[in-house]
Amino acid sequence: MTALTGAGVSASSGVPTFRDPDGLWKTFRPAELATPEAFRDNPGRVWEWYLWRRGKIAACTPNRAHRVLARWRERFGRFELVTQNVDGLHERAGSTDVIRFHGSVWEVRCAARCADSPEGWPDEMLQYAELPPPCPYCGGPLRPGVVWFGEVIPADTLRRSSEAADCEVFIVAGTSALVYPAIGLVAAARSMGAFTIEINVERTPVSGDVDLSISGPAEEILGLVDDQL
Ligand code: BV8
Ligand code: ZN
Repeated sequence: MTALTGAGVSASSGVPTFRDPDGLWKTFRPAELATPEAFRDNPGRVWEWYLWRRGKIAACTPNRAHRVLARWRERFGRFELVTQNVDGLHERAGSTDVIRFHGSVWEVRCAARCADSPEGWPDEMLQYAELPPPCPYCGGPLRPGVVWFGEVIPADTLRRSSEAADCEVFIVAGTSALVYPAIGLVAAARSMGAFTIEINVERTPVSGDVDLSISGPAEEILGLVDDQL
């Protein structure tokens, strides 16, 4: 079994989604903040947005959806979790080997990818007064360890996710199903014979393609299913 999650899975934890009526994109324009061009033109402003998001996320706790999915890793022989979310709540709920399709706000990396800059940086690196924090190796700017619009998904992430889509049951939960290539995993899973299930509080572009579309909050639906197991 494989689950692909989106911001809706973290919504009831208080993490703002992107496209809901009160979501991030209502206040901020993605093109102005979640692109390499935005970072090139105004790295300090992009950093301020990510530090603001980190603060909001740090105040949130994983909800039942995160906890159930963490438990299913132990309960099912083969269970893979692919998330579009960058908030780290799956890991905080105990999920391991999470395939983080769009990276993590808790990771930063050297914007120049200088040869010896490790992927993950300790948080204290970010207490610099100046933004963007300078890379301790090359002095260039550090950037949030997320995948921005217009950036390619790391090859290893694509490989792991495609392998995870080759499963018997593929659940897609809490995503508006608008961002590629992440949402392409649903069609990939179907093409490999998976029984596909969507859990969302609204219809999405994949609702007509999946075998079963369940309308309801992920934290409730996954909780109900878990109670029956
Ligand atoms: C790329 C990290 C090659 C940063 C994000 C076709 C093929 C390939 C690419 C494209 C293509 N068409 C267009 C593209 C370009 C683009 C794209 O997909 N654009 C979209 C907007 C059309 N894709 C890319 O650029 C990707 N790179 O393909 O490289 C390339 C390059 C250039 C040109 C062509 C190809 C990289 C995309 C990565 C972007 N980075 N995040 C950050 O977070 O700051 S994406 C961003 O949106 C979030 O990370 C999030 O993961 C993602 C999707 O959002 P959702 O998670 O779905 O959240 P949303 O708010 O939208 O929806 C919430 C849902 O939850 C709603 O449906 C709601 O009803 C539901 N919900 C609410 N509460 C609940 C609930 N459901 C259940 N229970 C609840 N309680
Ligand atoms: Zn560097």
